[in-house]
Amino acid sequence: MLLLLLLLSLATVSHVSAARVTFTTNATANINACPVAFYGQVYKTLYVNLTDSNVAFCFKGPYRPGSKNDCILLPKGAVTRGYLDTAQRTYRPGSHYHRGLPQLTGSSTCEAYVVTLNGNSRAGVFYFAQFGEQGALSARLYSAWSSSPVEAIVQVDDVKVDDWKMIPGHTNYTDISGCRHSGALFLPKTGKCESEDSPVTCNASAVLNTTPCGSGEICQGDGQCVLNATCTVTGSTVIDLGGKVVSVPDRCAYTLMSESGVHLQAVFQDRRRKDVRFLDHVILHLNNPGVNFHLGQGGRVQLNDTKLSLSSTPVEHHGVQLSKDQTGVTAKLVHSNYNTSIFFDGYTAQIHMTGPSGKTLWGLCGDSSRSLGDMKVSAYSSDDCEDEHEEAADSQINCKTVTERCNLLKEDPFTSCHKRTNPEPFITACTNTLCKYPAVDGLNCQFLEAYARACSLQSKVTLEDWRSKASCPSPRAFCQDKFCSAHEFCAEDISGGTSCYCRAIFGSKYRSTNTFGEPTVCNQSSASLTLVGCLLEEKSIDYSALHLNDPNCRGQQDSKTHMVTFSFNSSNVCGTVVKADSKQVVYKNAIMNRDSSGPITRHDQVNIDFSCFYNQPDIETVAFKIKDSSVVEEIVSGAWKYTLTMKAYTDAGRTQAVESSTEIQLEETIWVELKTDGLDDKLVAVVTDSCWATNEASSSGSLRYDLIIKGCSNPADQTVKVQANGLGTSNYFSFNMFQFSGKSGDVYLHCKLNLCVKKKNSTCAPSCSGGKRGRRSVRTTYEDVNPAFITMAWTN
Ligand SMILES: *[C@@H]1O[C@H](CO)[C@@H](O)[C@H](O)[C@H]1NC(C)=O
Ligand SMILES: *[C@@H]1O[C@H](CO)[C@@H](O)[C@H](O)[C@H]1NC(C)=O
Ligand SMILES: *[C@@H]1O[C@H](CO)[C@@H](O)[C@H](O)[C@H]1NC(C)=O
Ligand SMILES: *[C@@H]1O[C@H](CO)[C@@H](O)[C@H](O)[C@H]1NC(C)=O
Ligand SMILES: *[C@@H]1O[C@H](CO)[C@@H](O)[C@H](O)[C@H]1NC(C)=O
Ligand SMILES: *[C@@H]1O[C@H](CO)[C@@H](O)[C@H](O)[C@H]1NC(C)=O
Ligand SMILES: *[C@@H]1O[C@H](CO)[C@@H](O)[C@H](O)[C@H]1NC(C)=O
Ligand SMILES: *[C@@H]1O[C@H](CO)[C@@H](O)[C@H](O)[C@H]1NC(C)=O
Ligand SMILES: *[C@@H]1O[C@H](CO)[C@@H](O)[C@H](O)[C@H]1NC(C)=O
Ligand SMILES: CC(=O)N[C@H]1CO[C@H](CO)[C@@H](O)[C@@H]1O
Repeated sequence: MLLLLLLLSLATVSHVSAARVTFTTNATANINACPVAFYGQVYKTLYVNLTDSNVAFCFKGPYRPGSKNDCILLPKGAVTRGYLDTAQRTYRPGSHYHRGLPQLTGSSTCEAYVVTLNGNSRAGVFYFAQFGEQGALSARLYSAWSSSPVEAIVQVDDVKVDDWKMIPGHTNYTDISGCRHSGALFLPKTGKCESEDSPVTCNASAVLNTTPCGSGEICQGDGQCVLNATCTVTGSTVIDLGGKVVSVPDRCAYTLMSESGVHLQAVFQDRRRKDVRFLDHVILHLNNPGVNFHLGQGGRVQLNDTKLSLSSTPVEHHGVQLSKDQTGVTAKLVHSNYNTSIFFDGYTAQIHMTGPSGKTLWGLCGDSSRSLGDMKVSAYSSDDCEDEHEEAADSQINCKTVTERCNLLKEDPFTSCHKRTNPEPFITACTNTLCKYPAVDGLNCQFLEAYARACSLQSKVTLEDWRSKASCPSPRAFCQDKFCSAHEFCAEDISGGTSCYCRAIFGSKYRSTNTFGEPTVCNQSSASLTLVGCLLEEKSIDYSALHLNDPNCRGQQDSKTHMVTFSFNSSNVCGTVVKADSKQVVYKNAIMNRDSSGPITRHDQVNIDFSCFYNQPDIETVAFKIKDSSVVEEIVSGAWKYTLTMKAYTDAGRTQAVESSTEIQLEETIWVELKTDGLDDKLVAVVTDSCWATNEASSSGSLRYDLIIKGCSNPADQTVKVQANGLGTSNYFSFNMFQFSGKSGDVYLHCKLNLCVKKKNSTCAPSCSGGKRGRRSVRTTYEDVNPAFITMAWTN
């Protein structure tokens, strides 16, 4: 009694109903004033039956064993009669109901109750209260009912859903909450999947939820929506986890998915056409440890920069399981609560993710509300990746036929996939690509294959054989184990095999100028020409069949870039033909096919000329005072550059250079060295044709004194001695210092030089015989035309 008083004191008693209903056998009470929430159903009538053996409280009608009713049953015990009523009382959180049933959340404003009696003694009290969607029963038996514990049973639709033991003298709190959906009962904290995407759940506070799973989610177990979806990247189309389509507009790198330190990035590139992009490779980056997995073309997988060799048996690196079969490469990993599997066959990447629902993942596969620019990864994007490239439409493509083929996805057997995998994004990707780009390199089946794979990953349906209907071969990664370099892509060639072709944008600069490669590089007497391997492959030219004039000089192919380089130099001339004219000394060679033995050839004839040349020095007279010590002219106009220096010395060993401070006496012997730097002495010689002095800066000044004439010393001046002329790339001469009679001004020394091509059976050395010139035992080949002048001057 003390407890009851306490309970009543907690409740705010506002009003005591006068509509009390008493019973001895049965009663029907209108409890409109305080309806009872009983396992998800709200009842406004309470039926009480006192049968021979039971006390029954029912809600759908009077108690009848075996009839579908919602009832609470107790053994009758010593109960003889009772009454029902409602009362307006408020119970807020903290009330005895809330303490007895901590899961109660709301407040109650009334109670419906039954009091059973044994004669005049209380046998039991039952209070029903409604807290929002929740219902609570507070019940207490007294010894007047029974002296031993009594079992109470709850039935919903005649099915037992709960029971509890009541010990006389104790109060029991019972949660009589639940949810009903389509006539079925769901107890709090239970649920189920009505179909793949329709969960029914009843939460702890008995709120029914039948919200369908979001896109990409699937209903699992007791009604949980979990992410179980595929993101497909094929061509330049991304079909995200929710089935929305994003078209990548350029050749940059984008984040597909980024979650808890795991980033998946995709790089797009052009292939046969400049205006159509394809997924080229995907990069899986883990923050911890900082590693990159590069899933590339041809099934190549690199960890950082190390190539991994993979098989169908998965190997694990840094928690990523990698495997490879003939269909492609797969990487699987578990990160935070997600399980991710990435498949790549060279054209299509499919990322299957399972994990918690509701969270939006960053990246093209997840949050498609973000702008594309936000998802760009500059680290993997080339500087010009955003450049737009246009190209004339391919007139061979019939978009109508293509669309019909793409629309196969709307038909059987693909219809069995439609429920879970919408075919429209795949049809869009298919038509967008194939209305512009030729259906070569296996593309004809690529989009159907991608759809079939997405279907098998995210639904349990088995797709009937579609390949025979669409004439597609069994899945096989395209160009598996064929490795092309970054500016190339693997393609079907005309002979039915696969070759590395040049990407359209890379190749266009060569195609537009009709060249096979880079211009000739002339450097330090060597010449080289680099041809682009993929351009040769496109023309079915075998680089190993190409050679220079000398058939033993072949191209070297770089194994990474596939560039083919031909070169010659002074020690390895490769049949180079040398020609000199007044302006240049030209070294000419050509790249050609192997001399064909038969009368026909199946390949284009190749004849690529390449040449390097030395420009003859320009006529350029600069007056320098002797104070400047030496005169240096750099001859840069030619492809091969060299310098020409004129320097004066006071000793025969040419160690004591005439400096600005050096005093030169008349009759003192001066050695003048004419030296070149940058010429190859195996190829050319420098010939001093003539040297003369004038009293003014102009080399054609009227007052002229000859020191060297036609390569030989002036026979009139015995002090002039010419050394090593025409033998190498330097020579020198000596003379005794003089001055012009009657003049006290500057003396200018001018020399005229020629480059001479070294040839067999001829010499560049002028023949000078004891002052008498003329008789030549050997032909002298240095050219007398277009000489170089170099002038040195000094003041008296
Ligand atoms: C319960 O009471 C109703 C009348 O209200 C009666 O028809 C029914 O037979 C009773 N049930 C039992 C089991 O006695
Ligand atoms: C009913 O109350 C008694 C006594 O407090 C307790 O032993 C019993 O477990 C309770 N039953 C339920 C189902 O709460
Ligand atoms: C049950 O769902 C309702 C409605 O969504 C919510 O207000 C309530 O907090 C939930 N109860 C629990 C225990 O989560
Ligand atoms: C991979 O490269 C990153 C830097 O790019 C480096 O920090 C990391 O240690 C490398 N990991 C391995 C396994 O080589
Ligand atoms: C992830 O995979 C593991 C086994 O590798 C499995 O136990 C777990 O349930 C999976 N989790 C999800 C969210 O699919
Ligand atoms: C994802 O869904 C597919 C198809 O319903 C199912 O076979 C697979 O087990 C699911 N995966 C997970 C981890 O729930
Ligand atoms: C020219 O050749 C030299 C030596 O052979 C080399 O060091 C240099 O890099 C070359 N220059 C160019 C531009 O190729
Ligand atoms: C000339 O070419 C040959 C063969 O290509 C090479 O071995 C040699 O080092 C080159 N010599 C010079 C001076 O460049
Ligand atoms: C060079 O001279 C030799 C003998 O004097 C002769 O046999 C040879 O044919 C000559 N070669 C050329 C290219 O003139
Ligand atoms: C079947 C039965 O016992 N019905 C009784 C229900 O209660 C009313 C009055 O309370 C009686 O008149 C009925 O006989």
